[in-house]
Amino acid sequence: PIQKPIVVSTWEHGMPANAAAWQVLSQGGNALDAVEQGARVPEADPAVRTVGLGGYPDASGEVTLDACIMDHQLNCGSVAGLKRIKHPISVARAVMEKTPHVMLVGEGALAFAKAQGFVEENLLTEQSKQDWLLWREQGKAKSQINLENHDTIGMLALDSHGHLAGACTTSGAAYKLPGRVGDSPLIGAGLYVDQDVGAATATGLGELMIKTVGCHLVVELMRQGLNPQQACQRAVERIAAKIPNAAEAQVGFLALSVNGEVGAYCLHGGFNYAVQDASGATLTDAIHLLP
Ligand code: SD4
Repeated sequence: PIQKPIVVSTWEHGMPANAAAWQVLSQGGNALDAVEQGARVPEADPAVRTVGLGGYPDASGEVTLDACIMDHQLNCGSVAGLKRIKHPISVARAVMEKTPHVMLVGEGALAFAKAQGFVEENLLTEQSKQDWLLWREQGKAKSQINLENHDTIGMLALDSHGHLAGACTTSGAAYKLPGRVGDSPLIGAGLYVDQDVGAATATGLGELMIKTVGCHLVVELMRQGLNPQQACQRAVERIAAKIPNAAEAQVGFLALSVNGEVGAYCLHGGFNYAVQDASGATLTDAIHLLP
């Protein structure tokens, strides 16, 4: 039996995001609207330090956002290095629906967003600014992602019509080099949706997902017959086996099959994911390869 509708998201802040998506799904709405509405919740929440408003800035103190969205027909839209716009997921959707392109970056993405009526605002909260100043004073201790600052939201939904969609949105790795783009806005790396099979999204050190085209890999493994959890596990194992020093980072995958089956797997303990369906809302710790 197909479990639908259903929505799944990475991390605890996936719980309120799923609740917003569920408003759409439970009324027969479509998966694409659901994941956009869901992703907007942490984007607007200054307490979520890794997405949208209040996100960690880059090394120069500028908040730059990455996001993408994808539907059941391989339509997709993406923005990277977007400044001063609180809802990059909605800009990504506008790229998908209103341009012949998939991806806009930096100044071009901002100009497009403004032309579409998105309003520029400061995204660097006082808290993020203070933390950034401290990081600068302390000699730029760690510009690499660590286990505390990798809370991208990736969302996958299956609606009552049986259609899949996904969204992913982030401020990226804290204190990244200006111009750095992670996996989250890259179709195939941070998100992939194929209506024949299922969908996957990722969280963690984006460079590792880019090197393995991680979410596309998860979907292709499901196509070969693995269930979502097995597919996520195989992708994590691939990363651990092939990338030197991968164990110093965290990566996690979350997948949803076209039948509504959910699976997740991560490299180190600590990654959890939120699931919402007609039976309620849950938060689950993902199984991990290493301690
Ligand atoms: C990135 N994957 O930019 C993102 C970081 C993150 O949960 O927060 N992932 O590499």
